[in-house]
Amino acid sequence: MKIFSGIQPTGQIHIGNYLGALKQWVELQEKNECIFCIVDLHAIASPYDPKKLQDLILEKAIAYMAAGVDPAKSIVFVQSEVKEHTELAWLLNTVTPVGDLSRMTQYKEKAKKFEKNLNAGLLNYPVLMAADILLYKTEMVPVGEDQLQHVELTRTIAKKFNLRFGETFKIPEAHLPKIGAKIMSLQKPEKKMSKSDSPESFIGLFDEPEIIREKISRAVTDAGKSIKYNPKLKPGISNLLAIYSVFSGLQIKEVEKKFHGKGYADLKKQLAALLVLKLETFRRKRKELLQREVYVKEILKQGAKRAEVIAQSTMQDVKKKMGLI
Ligand code: AQP
Repeated sequence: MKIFSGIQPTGQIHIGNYLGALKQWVELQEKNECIFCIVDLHAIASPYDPKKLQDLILEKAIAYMAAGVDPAKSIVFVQSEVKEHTELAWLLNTVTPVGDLSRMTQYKEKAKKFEKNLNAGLLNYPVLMAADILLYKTEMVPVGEDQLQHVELTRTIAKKFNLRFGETFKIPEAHLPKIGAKIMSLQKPEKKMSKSDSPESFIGLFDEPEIIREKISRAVTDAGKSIKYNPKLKPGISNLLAIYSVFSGLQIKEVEKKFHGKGYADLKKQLAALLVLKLETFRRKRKELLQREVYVKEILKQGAKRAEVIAQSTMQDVKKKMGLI
């Protein structure tokens, strides 16, 4: 199966990004044709520092590989290095209803956040995402729950294009993990964990042990004492239980049983210990890769070349269908 997914280079990769996206990528790359992108063109739609962008991009390539993405199995590249992404995005804009774009939850949230300085890039973000996906005739998109709506819109855009210009794109499916599709903020457990929030609201994939312990000990919990999974009534504890469940491989019910009769402090202590242990390999691999900058840059260069070949072939087809050549 053909698979495409990406992460924005802004901020620090957190365990939400790992469980929603990266962990699935690592599993899927074993038996599929995978393309994993660092989507820098998406990142520039929100305020950012141009001087820091290249470092953040390299950091994300290192993060992908430290988490287990294998460049021998998957194509890894930077979005802006394959110009067909922006070219296809413009063409897809012409079949995308503005009404659909303005109804996107992420757009509505960003529109509130950047009320005084709202750029058209934030509205058109899902069209570029559709181009990223459709350019590679993708069949499956492994993402977290927050991106489900954008994949749905990609499907709509692909169908509209196929109907108007003839069968061109495969209709991709989103692929969500069973648990971990939406990890919540440690500080506001009714909100998803986000790179752009304050550092104490997320566990970075490479956070040092003492930082992990501190962030988990400060995580917001709920009224009462029982350790029960109930996201509506106990969002804080439920989030901690979900994180424990995915990193331990135990079912939520089994985790509840393990902590039956114990206090919130016990759960936090053991969760912190589990995370320190499970993230250790990632921290070590990242430190190794930080010493191999030239090698990582070469991976990205080769990745872009391979992606470009596929992208150019799709663009030829799209342009022919649209009467542009
Ligand atoms: N909290 C989450 N739980 C599970 N999956 C998540 N993802 C993001 N947050 C969670 C998934 O991670 C991938 C990368 O996302 P992105 O970089 O495109 O940006 P995002 O979805 O907007 O993620 P962030 O962390 O919240 O970034 P900012 O703060 O920069 O907007 C996607 O597959 C996403 O579903």
